[in-house]
Amino acid sequence: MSDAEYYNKLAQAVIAGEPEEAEELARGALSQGLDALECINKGLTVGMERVGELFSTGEYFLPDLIIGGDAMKAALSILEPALLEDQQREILGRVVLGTVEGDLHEIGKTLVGTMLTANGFEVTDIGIDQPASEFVAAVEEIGATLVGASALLTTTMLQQKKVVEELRAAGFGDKVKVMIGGAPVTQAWADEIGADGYAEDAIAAVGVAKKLIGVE
Ligand code: B1M
Repeated sequence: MSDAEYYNKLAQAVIAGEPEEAEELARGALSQGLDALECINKGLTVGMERVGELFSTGEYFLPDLIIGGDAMKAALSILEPALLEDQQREILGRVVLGTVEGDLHEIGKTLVGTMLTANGFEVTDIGIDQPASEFVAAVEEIGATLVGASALLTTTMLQQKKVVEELRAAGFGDKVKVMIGGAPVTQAWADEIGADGYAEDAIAAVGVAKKLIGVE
């Protein structure tokens, strides 16, 4: 199978909601020497975007979102370890990462965590549906200098504002930076709520994180 055929089949497995097929394809792609990140960006993410479109137009329903997500997660369980193989050993900084309260979307957030880890950050992933107070508590516990807050819903973006506010109220001042992201999030929103940085995707998140903690 050519590289393009692998990407297309990975996308199709997500669209059709077939976790086993997705996992199998991911294994096959790696054994053919395909790049894990390319498989994610040109295959799985393309499929997931299509699932979102079909949901928007009423052709797909909630169960389709769930199985599409499951298929992407199944393939990522194979691909993400490959991303971590040439992990940088020196720790650049500690990051607390989570999806904000009321929001159950985990895939993009987890991918951001994987990319940060692969590039030298020590990431504490506090999970999904996390209130601002949990971000603050985790920062205190691990001594993080960067917080990443993900939101995939226009309604939960407001919680990113709360994360920024509660971190400021906790008195960390400029010592703890906040990076936000997620499909509906923009640089303008980051500016409006006083977040220190915004990243469009998991790759951009690495550059933004490095800049925020002053290593680039
Ligand atoms: Co939902 N969902 N969903 N969903 N879902 C969206 C987000 C939606 C756009 C679909 C649509 O209508 N087209 C829509 C939101 C509309 C809006 O508010 N603008 C939507 C909706 C409406 C809902 C429900 C309300 C549906 C319902 O119940 N009627 C419901 C809400 C549940 C809740 O959270 N309270 C819901 C539920 C779900 C599932 C749980 C079933 C499932 C998630 C499964 C899981 O995560 N385990 C799901 C899915 C799969 C999606 C879509 C189809 C795909 C999301 C995804 O995983 N993408 C999504 C449509 C879409 O986004 N096109 C949709 C792949 C992932 C790699 O990309 O998450 O964007 P993404 O992450 C990217 C970037 O955004 C960025 O980097 C990542 C990697 O490159 N990024 C960051 C993300 N976080 C970042 C943080 C950073 C930096 C960058 O710094 C900290």
